[in-house]
Amino acid sequence: MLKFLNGLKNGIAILIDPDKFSSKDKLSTYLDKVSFANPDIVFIGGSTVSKIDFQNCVELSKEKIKAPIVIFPGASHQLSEHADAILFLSLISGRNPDYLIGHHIAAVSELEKMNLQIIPTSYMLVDGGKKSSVEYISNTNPIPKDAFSIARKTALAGKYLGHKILYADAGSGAMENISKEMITILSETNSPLIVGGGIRSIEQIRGAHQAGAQVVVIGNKIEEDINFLLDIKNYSLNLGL
Ligand code: 1GP
Repeated sequence: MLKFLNGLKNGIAILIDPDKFSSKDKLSTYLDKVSFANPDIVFIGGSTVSKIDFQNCVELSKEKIKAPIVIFPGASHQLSEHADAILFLSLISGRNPDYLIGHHIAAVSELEKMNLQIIPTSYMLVDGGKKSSVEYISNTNPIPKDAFSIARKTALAGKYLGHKILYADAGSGAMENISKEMITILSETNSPLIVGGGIRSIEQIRGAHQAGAQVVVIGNKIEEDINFLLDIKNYSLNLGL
């Protein structure tokens, strides 16, 4: 079922937001660098990406990067048949029906025609110290960072609804990444756990992995400091030693 997560431990995913690139050339150069770092997964998505920019980015990423290209959609139009899979996200920390079932229905006509692996995913926002784009766009509140019991029960409710993955996100560019204590509590619900938002150092990546994250997602830090890709590559290589 979860081909791209099978057997993966201490995984690294790089998030590409097509909105961050002003030209195809800039995107293309960035993708070459991402490819060099050899991530386990590439996620593509964003809160405000247009359909055409999204599709061009997925197509180019598929050409250049050997890792699975997985859609991390901000809205129902962010679809492409060139991707390998889509996280079919339900924003379970929020109470906005559009992000619990609305966008999903809107995506069906196109999804039916594509051969994407569709992965039912619990998507949980945890407070990262500043209002995130997802919070603003979805008009929802994140789970407070120390509300461990609420987070655990929310994760389990998502699992009981049949979601196959839990993605816990402090939000793009968060000031504080999700705490190790929170990650451990969420990992104990025994769903494959993806953690992201505000991760800016190898220490934070290692800490999240050790606390129980199967995959750690990094976006902003690489855009700010492209050399961080080298650190990521070295970290992944050293894991096997
Ligand atoms: C955001 O989890 C991702 O949805 C990644 O966050 O860009 O802060 O790394 P950053």
